[in-house]
Amino acid sequence: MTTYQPTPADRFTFGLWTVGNVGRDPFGEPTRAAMQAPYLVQKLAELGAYGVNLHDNDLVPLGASAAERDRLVADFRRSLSDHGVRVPMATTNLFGDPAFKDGAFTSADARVRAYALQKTMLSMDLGHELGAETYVFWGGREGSEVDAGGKLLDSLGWFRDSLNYLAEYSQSQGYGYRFALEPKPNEPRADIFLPTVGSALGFIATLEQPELFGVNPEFAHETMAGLNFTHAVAQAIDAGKLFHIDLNDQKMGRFDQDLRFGSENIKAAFFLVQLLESSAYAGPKHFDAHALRTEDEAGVWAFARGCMRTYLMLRDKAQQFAADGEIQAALAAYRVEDQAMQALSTFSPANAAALRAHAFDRAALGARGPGLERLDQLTVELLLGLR
Ligand code: GCO
Ligand code: MN
Ligand code: MN
Repeated sequence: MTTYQPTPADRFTFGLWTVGNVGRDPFGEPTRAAMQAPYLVQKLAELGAYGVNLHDNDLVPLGASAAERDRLVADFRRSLSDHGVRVPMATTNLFGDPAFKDGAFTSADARVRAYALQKTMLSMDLGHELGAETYVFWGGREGSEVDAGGKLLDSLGWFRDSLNYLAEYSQSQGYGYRFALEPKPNEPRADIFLPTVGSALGFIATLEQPELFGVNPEFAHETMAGLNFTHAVAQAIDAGKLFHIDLNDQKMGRFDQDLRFGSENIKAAFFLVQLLESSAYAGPKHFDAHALRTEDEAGVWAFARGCMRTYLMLRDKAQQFAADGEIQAALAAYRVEDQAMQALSTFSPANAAALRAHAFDRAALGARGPGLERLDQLTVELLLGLR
């Protein structure tokens, strides 16, 4: 009987800002007391997590003195080593400071763009000191409410220049970071630049060193845009660009909810886990979500445990799916192999001529029922524990 108890080998991670979320929202004050970073590390280790990720200011507040920074970093590092917790990913807070209210790398103010570069370099130094190998760029303020400023093409150029610069900085320092762009359609801006996984993939191809850049897709972000997250992840995997992943849940078409993984769209979460587990993705599975604002500290740990436990249960279900004879037979029947047609589908002038001349039985092609209703019902029954 499996216990669904996570271990570090499962590579589950949380952000300091996720389990550390105090329940503030645009309409209300915090509902929970802040917890210190070393304590969060200890609790995550107890729950079986592999690592913790952070923004610079999750650990070192804006404006901290050098001595204060060193003390906070030393305390955090001691807790990481005491509890065997890794920091696989680091990122920069380029959204909280009012200086970034109209963008960081895409601000129309050259001074703000330079400040964003400086802040990111210092944050990359911190991430490297903590052992991070992946550096995430979430452009929360890179966007607009109104387009009267006329900076759309310039913004893309400024964004590109900044990413090129920071990739060179990483190399000149010997940090060896891999960079992951995290797309989001809106919130906090009305429209965020590079709103989807597809947009980010297209933009990466225009960078000076595209091989250093991939994506950090988030379940909630594609879902907010009404898109299918699993399809987006498949495209990232296909492009060799899945560098990191943010798991959570979200009701479609609503404000950014950051719900516990698998709590809302359980079937979509199943297909996602199935895809990840069958792919070569071996990076961290990061939960970028937080406990409901209603919760106290016990609720925070119930939330964190629940994210990991649901992932493990769905992984188990994916294994059952692969071992279920009836499901596998239905899957095999779904695909039609035809060697003659396959051969003609390899281009040569002769094959093209033969394929042009071939007479297809269109009525038969259109008449075939592929069995997807039955297959999907079998999946639902498996998920509900009836198989
Ligand atoms: C959000 C984003 C952020 C980023 C984080 C790391 O919707 O607020 O998902 O949580 O993931 O800033 O880059
Ligand atoms: Mn998010
Ligand atoms: Mn995220």
